Amino acid sequence: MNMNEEELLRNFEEKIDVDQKIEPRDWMPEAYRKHLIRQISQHAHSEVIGMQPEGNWINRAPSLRAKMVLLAKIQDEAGHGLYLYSAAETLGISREEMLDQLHTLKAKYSNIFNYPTLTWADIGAVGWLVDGAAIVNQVSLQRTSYGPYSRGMIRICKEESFHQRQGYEIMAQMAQGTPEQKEMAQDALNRFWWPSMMMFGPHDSNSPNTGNALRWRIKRESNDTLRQRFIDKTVQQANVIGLTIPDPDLKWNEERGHYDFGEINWEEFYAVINGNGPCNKERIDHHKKAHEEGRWVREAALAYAEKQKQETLV
Ligand code: BYC
Repeated sequence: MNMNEEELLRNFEEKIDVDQKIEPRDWMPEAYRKHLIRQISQHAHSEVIGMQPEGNWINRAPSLRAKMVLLAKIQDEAGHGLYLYSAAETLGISREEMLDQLHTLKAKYSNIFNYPTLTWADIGAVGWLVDGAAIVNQVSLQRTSYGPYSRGMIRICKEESFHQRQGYEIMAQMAQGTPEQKEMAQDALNRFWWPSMMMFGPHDSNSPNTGNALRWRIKRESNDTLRQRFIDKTVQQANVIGLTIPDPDLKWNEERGHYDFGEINWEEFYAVINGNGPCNKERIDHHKKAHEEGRWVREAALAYAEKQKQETLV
């Protein structure tokens, strides 16, 4: 490292230490840039792949209102994906490269979207638990050190609260409905609880990326801290609507001021994030097919933009 680079690095670290945002044209260490590209692109893929389990229920929503709300939510998720892809592009990677990494399984996306949505209650569970977990994580990321990511998170969090509410409303209604409806809500909670806990990633002691992420203030809090916050919030919400969290070890710990909870099945987590979950293949195949079928739209949009450019030059 020459003198100049040492100075640049010092300058970068000073900015991080005083919580000044790093912007696309600022100097940054290569490892910081790569770390951000990995995290932001995986976050974007999660938003877009996350549209699939919900899309499965648009045609079967139980009322016109439910259908409109679900459509709006899924549309928001496409928008979140776009903000995040744009934020990653400011770091010098193209959209094509990111999609190629997704299609060749080099890039991950959230474990949670590799589970099927079998009943309407699952749409409730996704909104309540999955968006609930996402909010806890994303509120923290609003203070991330990279400017475009932080600003994207602020916009996304505003919409995410509505998503969580729509899911909780479905669960509350079903929990107060017929015994069959209540059973369906409980079954959805049983199946989505543990995968939602896994969304926060491995334990801190087993999380290779956390060290740099916290040092560079990309992540502001650790995986375990955020998971605990989510559990403490969600247990109370389950109590209010009369559903039971499927964890026999769940217990309020007066001394810690938090809930104690059972061990997560990490074998299942690693199988799912490494491509062997119940729906991994289906999700990627569907994305590839949609991407291929949309090729003509991208080409037409580019041709039109090119034509507009030529016309303004004349
Ligand atoms: N799923 O060192 P670690 C949404 C990977 S979507 C899959 O702790 P890190 C929504 C991790 O990538 C919201 N993989 O990593 C959309 C790493 O592998 P690589 C999604 C996971 O990055 C539609 C390895 O395990 N939110 O709200 O420090 C409908 C070791 O982990 C997972 C985000 O993406 C996982 N759950 O921490 C409804 C938030 N966990 O990359 C809702 C942004 C870990 O080295 N991301 N891995 O090959 C983050 O905050 C962090 O990346 C994580 C993981 C907390 C997820």
